[in-house]
Amino acid sequence: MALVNHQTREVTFKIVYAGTPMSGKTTNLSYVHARLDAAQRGDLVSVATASDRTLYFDFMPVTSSQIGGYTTKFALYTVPGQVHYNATRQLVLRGADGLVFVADSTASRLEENLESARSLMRNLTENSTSLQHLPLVLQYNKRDLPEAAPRAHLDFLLNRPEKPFQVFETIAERGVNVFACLNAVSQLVLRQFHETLAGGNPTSPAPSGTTHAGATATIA
Ligand SMILES: Nc1nc2c(ncn2[C@@H]2O[C@H](COP(=O)(O)OP(=O)(O)O)[C@@H](O)[C@H]2O)c(=O)[nH]1
Ligand SMILES: [Mg+2]
Repeated sequence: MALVNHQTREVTFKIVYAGTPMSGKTTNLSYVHARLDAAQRGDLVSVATASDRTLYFDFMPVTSSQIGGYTTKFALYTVPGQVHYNATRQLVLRGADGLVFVADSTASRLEENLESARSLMRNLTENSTSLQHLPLVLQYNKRDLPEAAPRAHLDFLLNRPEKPFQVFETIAERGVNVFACLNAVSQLVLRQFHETLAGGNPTSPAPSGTTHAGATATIA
């Protein structure tokens, strides 16, 4: 649920990166953090174990454009993939305005991606959220690996709804398509917000699109 603060004239949207453990969720946020200048983003707060696996979640605020006199902010989160942190996962997912599902392209991990996608659906259902109203983009990460499964194979497993999701083939470690993916989900989130507002409150901002500076690809 977008947070609109009329006092500070800010709108904050929550974008959650989900997906199987070690698929590259934290790497996405680290790259965005490294590429944006400090004025545009807050600290990347990671609660991780010594072995560098996200225990609870990562969080980073990103300030985007001014739209209709309002500052648009995106709070980026990752959820822990490990099964035993399901309660945390559900909590982080609550109130999400948009999702990025990060799949690991490694051929031997396809079943794990599928299980993670199923678990995401269960969590959304338990949160009384449906993907019909929640923008989602798919990210096929680690495309650099020689053992990466063909895109068609990943599509077959993960992208067969009536209206397929937008897909980004990424190499998060090198930042390839990381911003393109973030921009796409941000745009979907803004469009959804705009549609919800349509005919509504005239004092609320009317977003038309956004870009994140430092992007390798931007949306007009
Ligand atoms: N080869 C390759 N490795 C990646 C890529 N993105 C992330 N990784 C590696 O995958 C591992 C897990 O990444 P991490 O972001 O911690 O995964 P998370 O558990 O989903 O947050 C790390 O060793 C990353 O360096 C990529 O595009 N290609
Ligand atoms: Mg992580």
